Amino acid sequence: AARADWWRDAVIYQVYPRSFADGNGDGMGDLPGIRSRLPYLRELGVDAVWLSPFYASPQADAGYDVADYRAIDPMFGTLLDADALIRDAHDLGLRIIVDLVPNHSSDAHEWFKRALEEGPGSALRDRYHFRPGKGDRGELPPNDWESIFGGSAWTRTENPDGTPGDWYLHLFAPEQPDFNWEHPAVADEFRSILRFWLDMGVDGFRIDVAHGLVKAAGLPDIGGSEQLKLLGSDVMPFFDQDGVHEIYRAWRKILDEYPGDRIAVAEAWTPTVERTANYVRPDELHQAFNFQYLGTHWDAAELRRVIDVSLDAMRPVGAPATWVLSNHDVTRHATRFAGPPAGTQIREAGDRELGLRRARAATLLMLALPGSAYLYQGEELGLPDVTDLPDEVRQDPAFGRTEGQDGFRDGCRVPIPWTAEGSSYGFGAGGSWLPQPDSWAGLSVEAQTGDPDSTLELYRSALAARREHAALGAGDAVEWLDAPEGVLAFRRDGGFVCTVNTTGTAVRIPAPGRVLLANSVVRTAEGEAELPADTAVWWTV
Ligand code: TEU
Repeated sequence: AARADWWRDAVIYQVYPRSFADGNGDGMGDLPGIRSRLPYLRELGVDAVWLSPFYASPQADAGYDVADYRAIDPMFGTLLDADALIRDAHDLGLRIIVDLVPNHSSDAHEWFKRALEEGPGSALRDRYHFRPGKGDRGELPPNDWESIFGGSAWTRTENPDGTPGDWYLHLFAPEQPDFNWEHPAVADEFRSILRFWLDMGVDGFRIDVAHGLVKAAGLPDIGGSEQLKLLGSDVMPFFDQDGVHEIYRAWRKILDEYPGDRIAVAEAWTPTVERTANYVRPDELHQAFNFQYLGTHWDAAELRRVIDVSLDAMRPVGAPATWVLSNHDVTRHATRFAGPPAGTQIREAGDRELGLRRARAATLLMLALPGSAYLYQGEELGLPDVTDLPDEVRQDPAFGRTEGQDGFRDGCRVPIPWTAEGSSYGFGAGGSWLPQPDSWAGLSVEAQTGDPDSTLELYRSALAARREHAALGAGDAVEWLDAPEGVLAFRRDGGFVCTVNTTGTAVRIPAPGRVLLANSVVRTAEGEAELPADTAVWWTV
């Protein structure tokens, strides 16, 4: 039976539609492909599936540039395919969460196209941020804000008569103009879009750039010395402004009108978990991604500190903590955790085996914590980031625009290997839009299924145990136990203990109980246990 608070300890699996499964053999994933793989997700044991954008879009930012919020892009299928996908998922007991992109539209959105065509007097321009430039001839951007993908956050338009015109704001690519959320038509439109998808039967929304919708009045300069940084401070005039919370209070009322316990999760990059907690107050959204945890290194003291501050920040607002290690914007954690010394974030494959071992341990740690966990497609296969993609195949709009970030997001977006052989390892009959490494045959779903040592079977066992023992995800606290340096040990209600050896050498501890699950072989004898390097263990006491 469905619990009203199903989301408090839910495991939610992110599907990146273009890279999950290709139903029609055009090299690009699609909704029929995803639908055909729902039984796999059911068997994996997740509670819900979050789909990255599948809306009509020119794909300047892989669909995070939406031209029509109520239509499916033909490359992904049709509204009928979406309907069938939602129904099939529900029949299997899986919930569906869709991505909502309210900070900006595509420059191919009807409103923006007409705003440009109609010229400077167009009322539609008020729905975006159009401004005259600075300088004698308006040749300079209206303020000093920079795009997150690099370069100015402003692009100059051309008037219908061909003369240089006003500028418009885009925190991301020039093809992603920011909406003006002070305009009532924008707020109305998004409330209507929410209802459209709720009526389609979706169980919730992931809110893209939830911290960015409202900009400080007057769009003030940041000032020369403190240039904007991605995760910059809370004083940024375009992030985390108080006004955003009013929007979410209105949305929460809409979600609550619908039966079936619909939810929303905020993608809000805030400087602290305390500020993240503002998005999940009881009358706002249900969850927010814990990016502090995602940024944590493989270091016991740091992990413990972030776990504590995360739980402490959520307790007063009564929202579950969330845990996330990978998504479509960051280097996969099997690669991030690779390579000594512990705590170094490297982008090369490094020591593949070490990264994978730590990733498997990190997953067991995450799934033993109270709250909700987010998985990103392919992490259950232990996929590494693909670090040697040729420049010509990269599609990340950040590629080439930003120094030091050079398109690294394509490396985590390479299509999933389903079979050990065949075209694109079973992704589809027509190859794949990003090339898959040869080594992926051995990492395919087919190769790992039934192999008790595989990462896939480890995930299946962990998720099955979490379903069987609700205590593993329940509550809002962990009880820390004494442990040697570099080892984490904590008790969970219901008689469970989790120990994590983050060091590179085996450590002996008194055995807290019987081994329920571990990511490597743990020897116990005469009340003592030897925890191998980089190993997490779930114990029943
Ligand atoms: O990401 C928002 C965000 O802040 C990202 O810029 C993230 O920090 C960055 O990708 C790291 O390089 C969301 C989506 O998840 C991302 O895929 C989109 O590109 C972005 O919004 C614009 O819609």
